[in-house]
Amino acid sequence: MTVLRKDDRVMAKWFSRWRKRGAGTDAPARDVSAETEARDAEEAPGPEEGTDSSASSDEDLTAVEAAVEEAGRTEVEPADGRPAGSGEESGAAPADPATPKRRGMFARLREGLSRTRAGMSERIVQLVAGRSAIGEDLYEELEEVLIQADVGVPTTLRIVEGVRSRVEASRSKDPSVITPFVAEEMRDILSVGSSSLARPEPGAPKVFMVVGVNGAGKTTTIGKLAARYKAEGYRVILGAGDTFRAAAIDQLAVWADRAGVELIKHQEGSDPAAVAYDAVQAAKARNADVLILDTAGRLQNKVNLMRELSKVYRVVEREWGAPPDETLLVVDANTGQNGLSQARQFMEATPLTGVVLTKLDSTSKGGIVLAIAAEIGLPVKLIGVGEAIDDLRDFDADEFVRALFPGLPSAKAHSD
Ligand SMILES: Nc1nc2c(ncn2[C@@H]2O[C@H](COP(=O)(O)OP(=O)(O)OP(=O)(O)O)[C@@H](O)[C@H]2O)c(=O)[nH]1
Ligand SMILES: [Mg+2]
Repeated sequence: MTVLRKDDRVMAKWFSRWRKRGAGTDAPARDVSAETEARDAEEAPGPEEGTDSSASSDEDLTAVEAAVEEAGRTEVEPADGRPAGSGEESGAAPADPATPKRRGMFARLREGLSRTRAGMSERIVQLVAGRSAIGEDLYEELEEVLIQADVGVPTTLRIVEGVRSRVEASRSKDPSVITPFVAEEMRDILSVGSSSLARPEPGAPKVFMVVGVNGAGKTTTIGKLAARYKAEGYRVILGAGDTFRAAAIDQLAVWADRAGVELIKHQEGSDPAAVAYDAVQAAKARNADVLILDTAGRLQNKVNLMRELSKVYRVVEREWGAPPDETLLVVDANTGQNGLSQARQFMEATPLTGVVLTKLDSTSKGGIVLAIAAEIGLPVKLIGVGEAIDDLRDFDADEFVRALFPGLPSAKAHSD
């Protein structure tokens, strides 16, 4: 209760500051999801097609098997085949991966985080730079920078209180201690929970299910992951579980083709749980090392989407004999604090094992990564820092904080 009251006070304080300054670039993040929902409502087609949303769970599963009986609907893309319908005409085609030069991995991360560095960490360094003492105003300005970077009120308070305690414990009067203390607080928050992705191993194949709102970057992330595993010598199968739009199937086909991996797909409008069923059977029959299932980010409404995801999850669990090894929620970092409510909603539909935070390269509000770790308690496992095939990185808390504060020492030894 105390925390909530303090949250409210802090929010009221910042809103009044923002109002005084006028709505400019300092305004809080816009609610992209609300816009998306409004757009969804406008664009929503009529009655449902292809989604058996009214059936009970057992009926769902039987219906899946019935759908799978229609073997003619299943198409398998061989690794080297040119997928039907894929091509330049697809508006959702992935970025050309040939453009980026090979650069140091850490340099790539640092470059990808340049906007967040400018919007958050460099501002912290600057606010400390011009001071000779640590006063209340310094803590208040630190709060302001963090809130504007979408760290969120509870996590901002946690960081600022943590810094205050560290300053008191160190008995330091020198403001230069603030930046390293902020970095340490951030590292502590981001280190919570396991952040490593389940690894395919000989005799222990893995199944990943990828969920998230439309446009978050699910299909792109799957394409990048497929390329990574393929390069590591694994046999990869992708399942085109977003049957809501033909373009979604085509988009995944382009990625599968580019990565040189197999794709299981049905027609547009077919039951995604049937795709999941077929994909699992194919993965078992062909001894795949990794199966990655794409899912829809948008259906006629949110209830249908969540019901569909639960059904796909149950089919995988039943056919694979275990839950998916990873159920990854993909969140667009630009959606800011709204990413938290997305996480809460998806968690109600399917158990989640981690978050993929995409488009960190195109936002100054990468502070959302801290809010997700601190408030949702889900590990951030992967981050997207660009559209190219190798712009997906395993998340490493220490490396991330070093990329935000390049001048500070590492908490552990690294080879860049
Ligand atoms: N800059 C940048 N763009 C990205 C990143 N990840 C994805 N994108 C872009 O985001 C857009 C949407 O990505 P998709 O992979 O189609 O998103 P989705 O979640 O599959 O969307 P739906 O299929 O509509 O549910 C595409 O233009 C991607 O190229 C990233 O890390 N950085
Ligand atoms: Mg997609």
